[in-house]
Amino acid sequence: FQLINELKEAIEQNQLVLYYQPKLNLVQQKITHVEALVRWIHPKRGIIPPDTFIPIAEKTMQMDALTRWVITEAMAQYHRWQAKGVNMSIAVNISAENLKDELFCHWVIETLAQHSVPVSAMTLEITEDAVVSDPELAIKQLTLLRNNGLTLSIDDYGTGYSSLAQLKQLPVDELKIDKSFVQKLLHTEADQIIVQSTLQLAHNLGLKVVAEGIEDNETLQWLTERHCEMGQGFYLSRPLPELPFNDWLSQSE
Ligand code: G
Ligand code: G
Ligand code: NA
Ligand code: MN
Repeated sequence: FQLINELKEAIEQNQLVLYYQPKLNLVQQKITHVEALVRWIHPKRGIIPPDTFIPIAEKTMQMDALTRWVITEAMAQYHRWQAKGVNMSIAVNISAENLKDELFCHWVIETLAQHSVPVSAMTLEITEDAVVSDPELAIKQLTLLRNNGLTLSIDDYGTGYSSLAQLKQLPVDELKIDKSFVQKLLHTEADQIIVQSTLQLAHNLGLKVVAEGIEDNETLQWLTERHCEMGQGFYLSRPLPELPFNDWLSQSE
């Protein structure tokens, strides 16, 4: 497949771009966080979504280079927002490969310091699967990252295979309830029960909760009333490139 050979070039030649999707703080009713989502602007094929090339990067040992590019770009974006007086904390997605790599975890900590980005300005989103394959190693790396002040988030919560016993041991700060439980929340009693119990479980374990996949105002209100800390979804905004995101942000204030 041609894309395999082209991905290395794409990373080196800056054909990748980050889109940003806001996370609304439901307590303060303010946008304090965004999730960075990578896209490949291919010279011939146009925009290639991450679902297409992340699996290729994983199979061809290119996740390290890709995630380092994403984090470096997110740090540059942090400073561009600071220069405009916008204080934004950025979440990036980390793959299972990254979490297994001790060098990578040290690189993250060092690079933030080198670029004068406070650790509080960066969240790492990790899927449950990254933890399941080697829980001991994952816990060790997560502990290192968290002891250094990074915010850690379990992404797509509820769709993976981690046990509650594991969840209890994980040194993380928040759970992101998977969008499949949120999108049709108000029309699906089972989803309401799942989300309500997850909120209780997370809060009792001292974790904050982000609900992703919010597609209407009623769902946003339902979650706010139940003390969900943050919300993300197409109802607020789709992931947008930097400039449209900045326009959206100034209009939403
Ligand atoms: O943005 P979109 O909905 O197309 O994202 C599809 C999938 O790609 C999501 O699961 C998302 O987490 C993943 N993804 C997007 N950006 C990144 C990234 O920078 N790194 C990794 N590992 N996954 C990403
Ligand atoms: O796997 P991950 O949670 O990182 O995936 C995030 C992706 O989910 C985003 O890139 C975005 O495209 C998608 N997403 C975000 N909000 C919504 C939503 O409200 N509805 C749907 N269908 N997808 C969403
Ligand atoms: Na994510
Ligand atoms: Mn998710």
